[in-house]
Formats: sequence, structure tokens, C-alpha cells
Amino acid sequence: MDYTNILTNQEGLVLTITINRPKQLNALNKETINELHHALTAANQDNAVGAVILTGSGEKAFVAGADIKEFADFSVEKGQALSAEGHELLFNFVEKMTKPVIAAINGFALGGGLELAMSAHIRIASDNARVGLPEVSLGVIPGYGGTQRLAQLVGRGKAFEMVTTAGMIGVEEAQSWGLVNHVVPHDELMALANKIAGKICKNSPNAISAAIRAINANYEDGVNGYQAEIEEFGNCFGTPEFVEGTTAFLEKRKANFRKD
Ligand code: DAK
Repeated sequence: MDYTNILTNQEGLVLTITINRPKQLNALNKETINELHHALTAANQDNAVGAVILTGSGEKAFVAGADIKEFADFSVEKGQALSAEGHELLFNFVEKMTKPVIAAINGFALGGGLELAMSAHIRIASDNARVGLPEVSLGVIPGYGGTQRLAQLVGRGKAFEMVTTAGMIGVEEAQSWGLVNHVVPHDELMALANKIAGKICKNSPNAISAAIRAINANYEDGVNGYQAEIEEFGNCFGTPEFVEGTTAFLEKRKANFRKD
């Protein structure tokens, strides 16, 4: 598929997907969401991809939100339908990817942009980034998981403040809140993202997927996260990657989990 709104670039096992609508500060329209879904689905099925980096094009923005021009005239029914579709195609999809997704926040991450970053497994930011959920200033609430994931990441008190004030915070505050793991100068952002992705790719792909499922299990209705961990843990013992990992340790060599 040819993409209009995103760029993809694979180096080694790391796939970088860049949202590429810089004139609109990479705002997410429907077409961009569909393209992201397509690229992420392909990455999820591809054994040659070990980790995914999501970032935005240009110096200014990761993603400045959902495209306001697109949702300005929505009805109640359309708003609900598209919120559900967006959850399924992108935000829940990213969270449930079997490969780690790193959001490299290179500028504004607002509204749907912060919601996308919060769906990712790891967030890092450049020092010019500013993040917030300004939806209530537009007469709506965060509709792509923001009310849930922000509270999970930073606690309810800070989530209530960020959502109800519609304010933006800088990276120092975002890091102290636990919303981003690392802050680096703008020109070092992608190097750090690739460094983290590279470390991930040395480990067992099967165990990484199992760990993602186990961590996510804690946030799923009616699922006992500890029980999910027990099952995922047990299943690891039946895999060739477990044999390789333990054998390599005993033989005092580095494990090679990606033999073809
Ligand atoms: N959508 C569309 N265009 C946007 C945009 C956005 N979210 N953000 C920026 N742009 C466009 C601007 O209109 C401008 O276009 P031109 O006028 O040049 O044609 C261009 O990007 C550059 O923006 P500015 O001139 O405003 O740049 P500044 O440096 O002055 O300001 C800013 C940067 C990020 C502070 C400002 O652009 C800004 O406040 N942007 C809007 C932020 C925002 O409110 N984002 C939306 C949050 S609400 C839904 C589910 C979820 C959602 C919606 C619907 N359904 C399922 C239906 C989520 C909603 C949100 O994300």
C-alpha cells in the first residue's frame, strides 16, 4: 500500500513510522489513522520487525491532536461510532501490539496525539515537547482513551487537573509525572529511541510479547493480571527461545533468538 500521510523506514529490526502532515502539525485525520493501522498490522505480522518507533514529521509536533477540521460537524452518533473505530484501529491496537512501540515525542503531543503516545509502551520526549489534552476547550472530552490511560499513567488527581484545565505541560513536568520516561535534546531523540529499540531487539521476541500481554492484563476488565502472568510465564517454558536463552547463559555466550 502506498501511504500519503505516513513514512516508514526500517533499519535492521527497527521500524520507524513517521506521521507526515507537518503543515497540519501531523493532526490525525481518518486517512492517517487507517494508514497507521495498515502499517502497524504489517509490522505486527513481520518477524523481521522487533520494535516500532512512532514519531512526527518536522521540528514542531509529534501530533497536535485529531484533525479538528474533520470532526467539527459530527453528530452524537457519528462521534461515538468514530471514537469506537479509532480505539479499535489505532489506540487499542498499538497498546496490544506484540512488539514494543516507542513514541518519540518530538514536539506538541496534544489531544489524540498524546492519546496515541499514551497507547505506546514506552514514551520518550525531546526538550521542546509540550503535552496536554485540550479537548474540553473544544467542547468534547478525550475520545481516544485519554481519560483512561492518563489516569493509569499519572494517577487520577493529575489526570483530573490536566483534562479539566485543558492545559499543556512541558517535559520536565511530564517526566516528573511519569508520563515520559526520558527527555533529551531534540537532535538526540531518534538516537535514543533507536538505542532503546536496539536493546529490546536483543531479547526473546516471544517473551517480550508475553510480557506485553501480562502487563496489559492488569488493565482489562474481568482479567486477573497475576493469573495472566502465571499462564504467560508457564507458556514461555515450551518455547525454543527459552531453550536458547538458558542454553546460551550456561554456555557463556550471547543468546541468538532470531535464527532463521
Ligand atoms: N487539527 C487540524 N489542524 C491543526 C491542528 C489540529 N488538531 N493543530 C494545528 N493545526 C494546523 C493549524 O490550523 C495551522 O494550519 P494553517 O492555519 O496554517 O492552515 C497549522 O496546523 C499550524 O498551526 P498553528 O498556526 O496554530 O501553530 P502555532 O505554533 O501557532 O500553535 C498549537 C501550535 C499546537 C498550539 C496550535 O496549532 C493548536 O492549539 N492546535 C490545536 C490543538 C488541539 O486543540 N488539538 C485537538 C485536541 S482535541 C474523536 C476522537 C478524538 C478526538 C476527536 C474526535 N472522534 C472519534 C470523533 C480528539 C480530539 C482532539 O485531539
